[in-house]
Amino acid sequence: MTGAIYVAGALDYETRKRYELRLAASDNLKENYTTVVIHIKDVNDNPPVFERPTYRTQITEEDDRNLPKSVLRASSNSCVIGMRSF
Ligand SMILES: [Ca+2]
Repeated sequence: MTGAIYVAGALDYETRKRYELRLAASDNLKENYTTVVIHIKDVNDNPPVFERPTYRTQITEEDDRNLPKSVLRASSNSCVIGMRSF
């Protein structure tokens, strides 16, 4: 006889890191048990974080020298940084 274990939905490492299942084999007369330990592999599913909550800079008006010029450098972990104005 063969048994199989399936997962019916997505698992979350932050909720539970490990599952321990007890398997039973039985021929109606005797039975035996074994343990299956399943470790959930963590992936980075958290939003990126900036190093600072606010970045401030200043640009002088009417200054068109050395264009395009760097205005600000911001960094964040493992992501692409885009720009949105308010
Ligand atoms: Ca995670």
